[in-house]
Amino acid sequence: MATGFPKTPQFTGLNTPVRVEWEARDLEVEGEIPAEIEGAFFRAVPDPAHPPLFEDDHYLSGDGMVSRFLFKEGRVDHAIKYVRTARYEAERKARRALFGRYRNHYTDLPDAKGVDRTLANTTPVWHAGRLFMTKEDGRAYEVDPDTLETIGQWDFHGGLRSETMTAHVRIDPDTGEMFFFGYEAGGPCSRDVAYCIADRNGELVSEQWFETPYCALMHDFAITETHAIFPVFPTTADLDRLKAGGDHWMHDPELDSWIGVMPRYGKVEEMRWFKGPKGVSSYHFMNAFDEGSRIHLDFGVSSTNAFPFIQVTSGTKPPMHERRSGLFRWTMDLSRNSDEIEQRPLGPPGDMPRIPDAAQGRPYRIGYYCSINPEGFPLVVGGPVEAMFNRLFRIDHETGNVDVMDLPPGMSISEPVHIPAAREGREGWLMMVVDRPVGEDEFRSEVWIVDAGNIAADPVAKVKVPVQLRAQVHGWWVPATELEKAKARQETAG
Ligand code: V55
Ligand code: FE
Repeated sequence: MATGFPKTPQFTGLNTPVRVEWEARDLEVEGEIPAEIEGAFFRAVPDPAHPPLFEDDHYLSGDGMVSRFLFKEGRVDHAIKYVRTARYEAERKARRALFGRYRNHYTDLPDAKGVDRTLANTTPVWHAGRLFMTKEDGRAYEVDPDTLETIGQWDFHGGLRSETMTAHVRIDPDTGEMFFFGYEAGGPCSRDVAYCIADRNGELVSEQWFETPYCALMHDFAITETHAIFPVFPTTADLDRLKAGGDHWMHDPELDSWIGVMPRYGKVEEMRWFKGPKGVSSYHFMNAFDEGSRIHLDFGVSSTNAFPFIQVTSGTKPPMHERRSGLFRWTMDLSRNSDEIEQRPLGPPGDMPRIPDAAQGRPYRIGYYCSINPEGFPLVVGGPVEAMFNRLFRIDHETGNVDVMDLPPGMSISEPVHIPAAREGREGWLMMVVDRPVGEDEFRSEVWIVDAGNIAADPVAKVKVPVQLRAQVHGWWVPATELEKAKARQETAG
């Protein structure tokens, strides 16, 4: 048994386990927080409570922590707490890791048997006045947005059949419906995908299952005003490999990629599969929208899976000069009797795309995403890729113009959230955690607030965080009005 955390990039740098639940009020602020910024910046942070059973374990297996920066009347409070998943509780009781490799229950210790394995570590999702901590290998956990205490695992009042739920839901800004899916819905390595809709009150109103061409890592999906879009890239799972104690994922450069498109209120039998290039990979979609019979899907495409541990297992770590990536627009034309996808480049490579919530599934002009400035080396070690972003882009699809925010060398950024402006015609704000190394595996963190329309300018405010934070995955902004509504409803109910 390992006696400590591995000294690998998955557990050092900004991936150094922190494991501390804490709270501090009235954090120090440099600059001025815009008065309209009132609400909560929730973040999901994987942070292993115990040293892993396997030396080659990685970031995606960290126990989920929910982190909240609460902005009220110019004051900022922070708190971070473990999500009390069944797995966290079982290991806490045992005072050691009981669960084995990432998404391989065959490698668990006997005491883990029958205990739900999911970690609630990927995205905090706010819908219908509830906060959920999600991870794609299981069901979400509901967390109290006020106390950050775990309420329990969420199955839509017993309605959800899928064993899993994505960490990347899509909420329609007009109808308030939450569109989501779960892959491996029928169990590990199954080709079953559940496509679901929850109405604006959070009630599950639709769940339909379909099969993908092969079992793929489906991290994200997209909606337009009329369609739902399901990407299948060839990072695949195999039950025999799991049984042999192997890794859940391998990337297969020889397999085709597929994009499934169906009417978003239609039947899964109406799905049309469009064929993409072999071997490509992507994690996140910036946006999708309709133009007549054409469906546009904007996202960062890369020539192989970006995660080093998947590259190593697959033996597909390509030489630097063969790697190809960038922001692309893929277009599927439903009026044509062809499975071809038209591809055109939009912008430089990057990931963690964000758009204003109001633009979800609509024709849109502005997107933001993180990237790497080669002049900012050495990169901070952190996240699943073992390299943190150090640059932010703002792309204007109308002009093709790309604005850049570069961080001083050695510093890194995590994915921002977008906060709409109170005044019409303004682009709003971006809020993100920025880290600066101050020693070996030691960091100082700040929360930066940046004018979304002018990202090259200095941040309008920097909030100083008095302790070290582990690298986050995704975040979610919840306006104060939403938090208050949810609290009032909770008080009436309780
Ligand atoms: C991702 C993150 C995960 C996961 C699978 O960022 C994919 C992509 C934090 O957990 O389990
Ligand atoms: Fe993600």
